[in-house]
Amino acid sequence: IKNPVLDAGQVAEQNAKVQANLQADYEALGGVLSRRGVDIDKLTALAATFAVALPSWAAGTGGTRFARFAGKGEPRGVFEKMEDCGVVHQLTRVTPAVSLHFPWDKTDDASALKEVANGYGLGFDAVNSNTFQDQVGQEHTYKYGSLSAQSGAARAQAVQHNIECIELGKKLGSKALTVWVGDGANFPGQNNLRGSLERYLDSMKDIYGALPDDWNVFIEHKLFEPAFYATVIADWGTSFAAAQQLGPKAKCLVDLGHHAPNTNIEMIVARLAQFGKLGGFHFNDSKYGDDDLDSGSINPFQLFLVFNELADAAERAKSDNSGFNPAYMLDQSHNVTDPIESLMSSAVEVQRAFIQAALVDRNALRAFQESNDVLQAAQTLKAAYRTDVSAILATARVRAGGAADPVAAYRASGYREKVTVARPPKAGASSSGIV
Ligand code: LRH
Ligand code: MN
Ligand code: MN
Repeated sequence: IKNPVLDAGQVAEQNAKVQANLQADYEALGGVLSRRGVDIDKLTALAATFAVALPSWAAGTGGTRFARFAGKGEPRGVFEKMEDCGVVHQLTRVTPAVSLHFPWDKTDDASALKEVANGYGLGFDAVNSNTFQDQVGQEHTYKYGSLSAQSGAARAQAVQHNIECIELGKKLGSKALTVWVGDGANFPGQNNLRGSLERYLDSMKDIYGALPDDWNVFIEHKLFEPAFYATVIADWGTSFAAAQQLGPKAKCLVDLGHHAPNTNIEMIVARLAQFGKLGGFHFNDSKYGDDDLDSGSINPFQLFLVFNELADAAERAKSDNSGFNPAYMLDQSHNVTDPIESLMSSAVEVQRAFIQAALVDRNALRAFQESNDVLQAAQTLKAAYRTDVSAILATARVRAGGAADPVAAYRASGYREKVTVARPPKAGASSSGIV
């Protein structure tokens, strides 16, 4: 990292305090794993290859539809969001990219933004368009939809915005556009269900046509909210059908919070991977709906099972050389925690699931499946899931120059206190862009 946000010496000092304990834990775990025929150093090297992108909009405090309680030292613009993301990456070393959201993160100086981000060790993952709210001075409202609106003018405006997002993304080095629309109906009869999807597809064809050769468009589905009766892109089936209609550059994005409760999300992942349409993820966790809680905070086993499917898909792709590289991104909203701490915790939890899934003895699992030994098949997954790989993750971080304990190092740095002084709140401003 060319321009680390935090003092590197201070991070090293924090690491030195826990180094002996970490070493002991790492050796103990190494012993456990070697009895299972697993080389801990290989896993640590694998952990170092993991990356998940940060959502720029999560650097500020989110809010609910009832209120937003601003946090201290919230970023007031995209450059300050980058600085906060730089802290997350410096300490965790697993978040080398940021996913921007336009127009919230719109800048006239893309090259300056790129340079600043690169200095923090950050690049840019998929850019997100926003046609789910009206911006000040906007000509046509999205009140009754955007890409699927009855109004041709509103549709054209929404298409144009997405094309602008691609243009901005090109300047930053992004390679994908994520499209989530809140379009849909709140009442039966409000929309012709088929007509809405037809209009959405027409609009998406125009956006697809503006994609550079090496870009993808990710279609993000969501069951409900803000349209509570019938959302246009409500499920992975619709998302898949749309991606199929649009062509090879269109893929599906799975946000873990966008499904009905108890949905088998890992099966959706398996299906999309099987048919070459798994574009990427928005990782988060939820108890009820689109809660946007920290990854792994409610259902870490589900996260593990998702990564188990990803490991299976990666193994298959390796054997037939088909290439498998879904985009991993976080998508969270923080109301009661420090966003930097939540983002660090989540990035580490997603990395944990990746490493736990790598611990699954896939040959044994296959054999148990073939012989219908159900109990042992389930136990094979559980054995991997129950393994505490914290020492592997911490060692990978330290070896890469990050923090053994990111939250402790962050608190010791006094960063939040410093930016609280440097970033006095702007009256009436919403730094996350989420109002
Ligand atoms: C919609 C969503 C989508 C948006 C983000 C702010 O619920 O998950 O990804 O772009 O939240
Ligand atoms: Mn999302
Ligand atoms: Mn969401």
